[in-house]
Formats: sequence, structure tokens, C-alpha cells
Amino acid sequence: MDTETIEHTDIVVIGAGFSGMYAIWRLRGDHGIVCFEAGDGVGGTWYWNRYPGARVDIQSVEYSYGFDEDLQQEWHWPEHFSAQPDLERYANHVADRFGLREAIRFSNPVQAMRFDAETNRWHVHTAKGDHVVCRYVIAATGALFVPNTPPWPGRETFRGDIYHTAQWPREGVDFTGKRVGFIGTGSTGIQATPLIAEQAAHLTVFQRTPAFVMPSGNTVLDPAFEQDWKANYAPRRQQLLETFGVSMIEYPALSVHQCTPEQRKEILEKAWASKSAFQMQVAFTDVMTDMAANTVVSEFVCSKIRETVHDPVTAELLCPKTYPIGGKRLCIGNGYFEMYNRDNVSLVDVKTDPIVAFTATGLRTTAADYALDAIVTATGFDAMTGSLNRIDITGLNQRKLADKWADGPTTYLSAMVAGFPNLFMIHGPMGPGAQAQMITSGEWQVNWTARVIADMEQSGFSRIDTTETAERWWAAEVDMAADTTVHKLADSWYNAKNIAGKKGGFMIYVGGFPRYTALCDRAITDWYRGFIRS
Ligand code: NA7
Repeated sequence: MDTETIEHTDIVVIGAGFSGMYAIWRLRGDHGIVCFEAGDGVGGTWYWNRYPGARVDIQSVEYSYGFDEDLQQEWHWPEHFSAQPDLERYANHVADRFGLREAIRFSNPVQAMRFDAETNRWHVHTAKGDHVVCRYVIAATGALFVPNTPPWPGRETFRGDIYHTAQWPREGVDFTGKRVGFIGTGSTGIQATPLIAEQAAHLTVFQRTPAFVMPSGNTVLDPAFEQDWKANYAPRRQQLLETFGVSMIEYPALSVHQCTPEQRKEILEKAWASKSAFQMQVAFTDVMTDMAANTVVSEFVCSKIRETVHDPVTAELLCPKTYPIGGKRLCIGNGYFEMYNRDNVSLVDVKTDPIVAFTATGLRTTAADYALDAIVTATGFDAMTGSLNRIDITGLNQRKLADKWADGPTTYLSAMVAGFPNLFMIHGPMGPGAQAQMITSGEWQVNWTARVIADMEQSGFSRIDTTETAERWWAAEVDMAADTTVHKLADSWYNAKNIAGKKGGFMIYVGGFPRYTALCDRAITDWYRGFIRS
């Protein structure tokens, strides 16, 4: 006898990160909502990534919710760039203040979902055995959720502990007196290594590709700056949406080719000292579109690395030479390059001498064995698609999403996938993602989704789907935007090239947030162009 209890609700939200929490708040007035969360707390990215030094690389006054004026007036961010504990505290505060927890089922990840075409309902099944039937699913599952774990053999033989930065123990890790091996020099590695170096007996950093790292210039939040934002929050939130990356940076007036060498130097020094890494990729109008201009900026950053790092061999290894600056996401650091001047830190180039195995005592490359007591992997994520592909999702005609996406994701406006009706994604593949400040852009996407759902109900429709033609049109738009930039010249999680064997084209929309929102809005006002409602 089947004893399973089936519950019914209007909307299932997957994920209680910042977008998922906002979706609960935004839609609960008119709808029943159940939210399933894999972790035992709110915050999503900022719940899982609690490694030493974890910090957002967008200024706190921007990287926060704008939906409630009292919240943004009353909340005080201690620092210009918020550290993970402050972001998690904020997420918890929001969950309590707005009573969101009652809709969230913690430690209960969604495992499978099936669309019933007869009733136009999703059947959602979870790890704890919940079976919820709903009209819509909003997947706020995060672009960077599923850790990429290194494939080398011998993991179980290593006598020490192996950590991934995205699954960091809540109680922290004490590396005192230990020889630590650290793999990965993306945003995460750049933040974590200087702090681990202060504790460890020795830190060996295994680098495959060096990163362009700007100094963060992080400080306590300046009271006058905070006051100015609080006095102008409403118009600033609107202004943010009108900027390319939903972030206030200074946009340039001049091409690199219009500047004298002195002007170039002055502009670059100003960008280097600004509190935004992204200022570097817009130091001139053509940094992201013209390799000659890009090279001027890359060489400037390399000159800073050579000035900072005393050992010339290490400095040279740390200089990125194989891809354009801005091609992958820029990193901000706090003492990253300076760390290599410590006696207890060494750098190993695993591009020329790749890691091949974990051993009982450490790591083995093709040429050497490294004796280690602990290993940290900061090797990134099965980005954009991983968090949905790990759920067994069955759409129309028994088609699985993971099969449909076997050669890479296809979406329309990054919001929907043809053949998977009534399933909306926030920060989905082929959306602005990490090229737009994620809390404010996530709020915008949730509002857009809420508008679509409200229209469905007012018009008496029960199913909304998109088409493969619409997906092809969107893929062409995403490619066109990427083709005009230097992004395609770098291998990264933006284009699925961070993991050997992963397939997919360019997965981020780099056409700018205003163009993205205009296209999403126009799809609605043009009688739901690209969608089929029935
Ligand atoms: P990233 O940016 O994907 O960085 C992962 C790092 O790990 C990067 O340096 C990789 O080298 C390295 N890596 C991955 N696999 C291997 C193997 N097999 N061997 C050696 N090195 C490896 O992830 P992060 O967590 O740092 O940052 C993700 C985002 O969070 C970031 O973009 C911001 O948006 C915030 P590679 O460069 O691929 O050669």
C-alpha cells in the first residue's frame, strides 16, 4: 500500500539563498509556497562558502536587498566588502524579520521532479520523502553550488584531511603547525590562501592558471558613504538596474588608443586604487573588445605583480599570460601577492607539471611528490548547470533535463527551458549571472517571474512553455554578445572549460543587464513572444 502523503501547493521554490528567499517574500501574498533547501540554514552561496577569507567582491551597499526600505535603512554593514559571516547574519536576519522560515524545509534537497502534462502540475520529490504537487517551480538553485572535485585517484589513501572550500566545516579548521597543500587560484583561492598562510607551518599553492588579482582596498564602511547611500537608496537601486553590471563603476570616456602613455598610466593607477576590481576591465572603452587595449591593461597588472613579489621566478609564474584580463572573472585580494614573500609559502606550477594522484602522504605530480598534512581544494564548481542537473527532472514526453542539456544548456532568456513548462530559473544558464550584481539582479528576475505568473492567472492559463526556436534565438543573442568581447579567449566556468569533458558553449549573457531586462520585458509586452501559454 502506498503510504506516501501528497501535499498540494501553488509554488515550490528550490533553494533558500538570496533569490529563493526573495521569491518566498514576493509571491507568498497570493500563493501557497513551499521552499526546499539542501542546507540547514539560509544564505545559499553564503551558507556553504564559509572558508577563511570568504568575502563578496561587490560593495556591501549594493550587494543587499532593495525590496524593503526599512531594511536597507536599518541594516548596517561593518565593512565595505562584506565577509561571509556578515552575509550569513544578514540572510538570517531577513529570514526572521520577514517570517520566511515557516515556508522553508531545511536539510531537504529536491531529488526528482516530474511534470504531469494532464494536470499541468509538477510533482516534486525530496530527500526526506516529501512529495509536493504544485503549479510552478522556481529554481533558485545557485550558479555555483555543486563543487568540482579533482578527479585524481588515491583520495581515500591520504592520511590527512581533504577539504573543498565550498563545503567548509562550520566549526572551522585549525591548520596550526600543518603542511597545507592548496589547489586552485580563482577568486576563492585568492581569498583563502593569505589567511591559511598565517596559520600553517608551510603552505604550498598548486597553480594551474594564474589570476588577475586587484587589491580590494577593503575598509570598515565609511559612515559618510553609508549615510549618502541611505539618503539615496531608492534612486540608486533604480540606477543600478540601468548599469551594465548592476554595479556603480565609473564608465570610461576614452579608448586606450586615444591616450598618451602618461594618461594611460594615470587612468590605470586610479583604477588599481579604486575599490572595484571591475574598474580595471572598464579602465578604457575597449579593454573588453580589443586585444591591443586589453594587453596594455594586462601588462600593467603584471608590472604590479613584479613590483610586489620579491622572487622573480615566482613573480613570473604569477603573471597571467595566456588569456585576456577580464576574460574570466577578475579577483580581488587582500595581500595575495604579498603572501608569496613569506618564507612558509611556495608556489608550484601544475600547468606544466600536473597533479596526477593523492598519495598517503600528500600529492603527486608528474615530476615530484609533495608531503602534506592537509589538502584544500578550491577547484571551483560544476557551474550554471550542475545544480539543476543533479536533480532528476522529467519534462514533457518523458524527456530528462540532463539529457536535453548533455551538450550544454539551452534556455530562453535564461528563464525557461523548452519542454519543461511552468519551471522558472533565477540566475539560470545563459543569463547575466556573475556579470551582474547578483542580489539586485536576482530581485529583478524574481519580479519578472512573478509578473509572468500573475499574467497566467489573470488570463486563465495553466501552462507556460517556451520553444526550441526561441531557445535558438536566445543562444544566438548570447553568442553574439560574447563574440564582441574577449571573454571567449579564456577557459573558465563561463564557457564550461573549467572541467575536463564538460560540454557547453558560453553560459553567461554579457550583453549588459539593461539589454537583458529590455529583452525580457519585451517578450512579455509582445504578447509573450517565444512562449506558448495554454
Ligand atoms: P574558479 O574561478 O573556477 O577557480 C577554480 C580554480 O581551481 C582555478 O584556479 C582552476 O584552474 C583550479 N583548478 C580546477 N581544477 C583543477 C585541477 N584539476 N588541477 C589544478 N587546478 C585546478 O572557482 P572559485 O571558487 O575560485 O571562484 C568561483 C566564482 O566565485 C568566481 O568566479 C566569482 O564569481 C566568485 P584553471 O583556472 O581552471 O586552470
